[in-house]
Amino acid sequence: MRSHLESLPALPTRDQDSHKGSYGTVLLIGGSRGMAGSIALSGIAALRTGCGLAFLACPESSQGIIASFEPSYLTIGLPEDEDGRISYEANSRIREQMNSAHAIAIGPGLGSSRDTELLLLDLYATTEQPLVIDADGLNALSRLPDGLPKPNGPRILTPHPGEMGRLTKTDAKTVQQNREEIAAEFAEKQQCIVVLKGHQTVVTDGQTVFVNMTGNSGLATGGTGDVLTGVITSLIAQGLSPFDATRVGVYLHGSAAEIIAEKIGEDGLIASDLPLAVAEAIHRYR
Ligand code: NPW
Ligand code: AMP
Ligand code: MG
Repeated sequence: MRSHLESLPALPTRDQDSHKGSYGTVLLIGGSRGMAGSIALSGIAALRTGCGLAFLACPESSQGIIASFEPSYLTIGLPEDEDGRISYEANSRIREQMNSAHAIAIGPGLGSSRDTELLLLDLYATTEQPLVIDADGLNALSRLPDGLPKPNGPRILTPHPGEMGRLTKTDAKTVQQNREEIAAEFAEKQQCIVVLKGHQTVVTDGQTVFVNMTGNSGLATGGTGDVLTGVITSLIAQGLSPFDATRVGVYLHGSAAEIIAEKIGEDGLIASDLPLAVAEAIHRYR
């Protein structure tokens, strides 16, 4: 099914008599030495999409720089390894923080190590809240020797074709030849939602397949996927079902790129332009 505007759900309403607790809390886990910007982008995007609170959990040596990107979010410094990536010791602190989160994301700039694999194995199998998995979170899942565990709650996987190739033990070229079928088969087998990114992003829960028609080549630049992670996680925290949040999140992310292109064209779009344009896309969408 092509995802046209009329087939998409309404966004949650905002009452004048509301407060930050009315719009949900996200917990975003990632960032590592050299990739602090990725989780910072997810955080700004989550707030611009309308959630009430955004907690960013990152390696403690990156906490200062991540906090300095945006004064509105809250940061949590976690134990890390010698390369500045979150270590498995962070698990108990993450679990404590999860209790107050309505939606969780892990992966942007997380980095890759045995510890990130163990962390993903554990969170994927046990977390009850909706969990969005992107970037190095997907890479960690791809390396699990026994494949993905059975999920204990909604799971939203947001691979680009390279990451989808790793998850399916093929490659990006094979994925691109049969995008809808490969995404739907994987979603059905793993009981998850798959967002196969790129031109005309595919969103599927294994039963229904949506193909998004918004966006442009301006999105082909580093960090735009990290923004999408924040958008989807924020919409889930605000109360949309994971599948609705994912469909409309992908639509709004593409619309934001179109809004920017109206003003500056596609060539010079950068990921940090997107969050404010997502807010404008939401305003137009309502
Ligand atoms: P090729 O060779 O370019 O054609 P990786 P990553 C392929 C963080 N970031 N269609 C691509 O193919 C992320 O969050 C941090 C076809 C190549 O083989 C991650 O944690 C930023 N192929 C980490 O970096 C900003 C496609 O996939 C491979 C494709 C690594 O993530 C940047 C590349 O993917 C980044 O977000 C498509 N549409 N898209 C920051 N500012 O901190 C991709 N491929 O190796 O997973 O690398 O996506 O950069
Ligand atoms: P990532 O590779 O994880 O940074 O994600 C890139 C984001 O930009 C995804 O949301 C893609 O769907 C989107 N994107 C990349 N290239 C294009 C394109 N040519 N047209 C539309 N969307 C794109
Ligand atoms: Mg990415």
